[in-house]
Amino acid sequence: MDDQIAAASTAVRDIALGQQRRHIFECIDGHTAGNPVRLVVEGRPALRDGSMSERRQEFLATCDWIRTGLMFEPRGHDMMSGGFFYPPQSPEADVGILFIETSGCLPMCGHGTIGLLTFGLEYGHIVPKTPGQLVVEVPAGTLRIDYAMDAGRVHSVKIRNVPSYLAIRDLAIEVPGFGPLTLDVAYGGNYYAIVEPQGAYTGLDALGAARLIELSRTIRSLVRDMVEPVHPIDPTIRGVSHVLWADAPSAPDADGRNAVFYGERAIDRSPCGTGTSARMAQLAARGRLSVGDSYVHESYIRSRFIGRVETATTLGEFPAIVPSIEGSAYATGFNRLWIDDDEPFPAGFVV
Ligand code: PYC
Repeated sequence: MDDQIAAASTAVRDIALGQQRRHIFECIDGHTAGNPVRLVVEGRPALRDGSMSERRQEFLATCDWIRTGLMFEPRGHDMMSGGFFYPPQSPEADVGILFIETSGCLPMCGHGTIGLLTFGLEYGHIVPKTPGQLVVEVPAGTLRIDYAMDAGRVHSVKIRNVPSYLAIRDLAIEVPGFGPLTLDVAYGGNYYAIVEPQGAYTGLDALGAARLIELSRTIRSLVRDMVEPVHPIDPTIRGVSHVLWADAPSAPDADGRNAVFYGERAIDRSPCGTGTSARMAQLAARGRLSVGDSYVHESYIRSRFIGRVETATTLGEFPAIVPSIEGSAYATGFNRLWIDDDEPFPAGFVV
């Protein structure tokens, strides 16, 4: 199995162009519930054996140019997101994932996991030990996956996510030009500042995407000035990276809708897997969801994930839940990208 992943995801493929080098990356592009996913099947950098959390640190320290080159303009855009497969550490696991995003190498990405596994299964880059199930190592921990596949198509992927919890309650901030807000901070694989309708925030559509992005940047920096949540078991996971604007559902068969802000100017087109997990952890901690409850979450563009509170657990001293999220992804094409050392923007750019 490790050999199959190693063969399918070979090390950085370089060719010489005179004095310069060309770095080639073979990718499968697609989307999960509308948000982009780029699986790099050839061209992954060699990293030392270890946990995906250790490999994440090594990647950030030694080859972050690959992430920025593949995610930022001119090869990517504000919402771009993707990952590499690595051999897992545990013999029980099928595959390890390293996420690359415009916002960094996330500890966990739900829409990314659904897309990467869908493309990996459909195009033979993952061969499961048990058909229909996978054990997946990500920097934030180990995921248990159930998927439905027939005639070469993966129809849905259900992730039992890492333990998720409400980290901070009732944080009061004053947003210049907008007014006071009271937020919770919850963890679902990343830390989210969660804003529910209140005061000047009357709903997603009343604000619109441009204003949501502008306000989110301010809110995230105000929250970061006040608190820095640290994961109770892995202290490399720390700090609020995302803002989740919660809203009422737009359809009677859904339970909620959101807009998740990440990076510098992205609104997730999917309902956001780690955001949905954090939202369910917040609602469970506040007594608004119970073990066994489902939570159908709509995104800003009204695509959907089905969430569920699977079990209650603890994370360090915190009561926590194990949430699941289920959704579908679609490959849209193969993409051979290269980065030449002598081009003007080998590591991409942000405007
Ligand atoms: O689905 O977890 C997610 C995610 C994180 C950032 C964008 N999407």
